[in-house]
Amino acid sequence: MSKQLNDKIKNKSAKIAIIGLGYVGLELATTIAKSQFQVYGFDKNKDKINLIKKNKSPINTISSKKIKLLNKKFILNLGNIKQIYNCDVIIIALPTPLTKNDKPDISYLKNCYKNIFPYLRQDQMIILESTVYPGATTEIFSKEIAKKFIIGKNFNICFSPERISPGKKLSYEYRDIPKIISGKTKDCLNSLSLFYGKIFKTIYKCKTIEIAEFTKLYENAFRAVNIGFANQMKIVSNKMGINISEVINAAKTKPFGFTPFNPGPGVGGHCIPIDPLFISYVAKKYNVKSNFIELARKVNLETTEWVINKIKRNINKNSKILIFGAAYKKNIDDWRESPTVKIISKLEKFYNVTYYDPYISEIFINSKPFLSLKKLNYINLKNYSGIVIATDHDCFDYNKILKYSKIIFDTRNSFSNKFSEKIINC
Ligand code: SAJ
Repeated sequence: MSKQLNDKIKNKSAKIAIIGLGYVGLELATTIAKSQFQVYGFDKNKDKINLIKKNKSPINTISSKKIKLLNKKFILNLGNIKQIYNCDVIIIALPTPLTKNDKPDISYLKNCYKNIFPYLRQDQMIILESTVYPGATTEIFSKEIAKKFIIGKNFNICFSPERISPGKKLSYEYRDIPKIISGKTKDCLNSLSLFYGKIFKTIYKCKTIEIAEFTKLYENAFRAVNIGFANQMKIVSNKMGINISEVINAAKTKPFGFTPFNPGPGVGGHCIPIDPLFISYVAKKYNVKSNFIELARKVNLETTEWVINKIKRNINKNSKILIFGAAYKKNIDDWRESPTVKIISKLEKFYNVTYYDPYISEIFINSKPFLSLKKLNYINLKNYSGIVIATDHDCFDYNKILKYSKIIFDTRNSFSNKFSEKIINC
């Protein structure tokens, strides 16, 4: 057991490095700083570092007020990775996207590890927060470290999946969400339990790192499959002239055995469309089926196509179409994997397409910049042959949209309690 590390954690003199200041790393930094630890932030993005230094948040779901408070305990390093040597706990929160052929891309993690390895010393702890497939933490970190240190005795390797729900106005803090933790050895787990036990209200110990890695994927595959089910039932019920949202609202009255998911234009984000495929990846390696997951992905992608075809069947070519919302879900400024991108890229071949998203001024369609309408005067909606509600931001004025639009393709059940011939649910 790393006594020196554990003592520093106990008296809060441990220095905490967070590598990757995205929606996970920055939320963690603010939460850990609040527990009175000195936090060192590392990120290669100069713009992001400069914004944070000016007490400004680079992410709309983390307030600048939080950044201002954080800066009291925050030392920012613009990729000055040598500082890692002075840190006792090293948290890695870097992206783990998919490659072009849908395989997990752990290159960010591997590059980071290569850069920090020379500065690793005894009595440090690495905590991986990024979403990975079962076995990846050991595969990436253990081999070289086991040559340099004795894992569990004078160096700790841990994994703890992030549970941040971007954009949700939560009535609770990040520290209130139970934190799954795991370690390569019992001593690793004890050190992590000691540390995260001071940060989070509840910690849940997994027996192995692989269980924790799988738990994260299971949580998100559960969502992807259920959203896929809701989307497919939308298409089935739509054929019968039944509004699936009425069905779901009725089903929700069942106080047990039912969890509501809403159909949409497909799924976006860096979790739900991506994480479940990490299970497919390992399932293939073990030669077992995981076709629930592949089917969900297929159905969610087909749903976006179905929405596009619905629009094409109801709007004459070369007409003007306005799309509300580029973000992958409401009230956030993130458009990664957003269905809106696919909808625009397919429609712009046949129509004059514009989008409006107050959170996102510019997106890229087939690597071409696509600008949002700067300002929207709702009266001008009558100049469009059709409008599409792709993201149901709370800031949109749905009464005015209904009043001034000719046809509304509503993919988010935004007008649930209103009936109008103008609305095409899709
Ligand atoms: N979506 C639907 N119908 C639903 C729920 C979501 O179509 O009923 C769509 C959203 O519009 C979006 C996509 O699915 O395009 C993903 O939505 P999400 O609510 O799952 O949001 P994410 O991707 O930000 O997921 C994260 C996850 N958090 C972590 O991985 C730590 C997820 O586990 C959370 O449940 C989710 O946030 C959350 O609750 O906000």
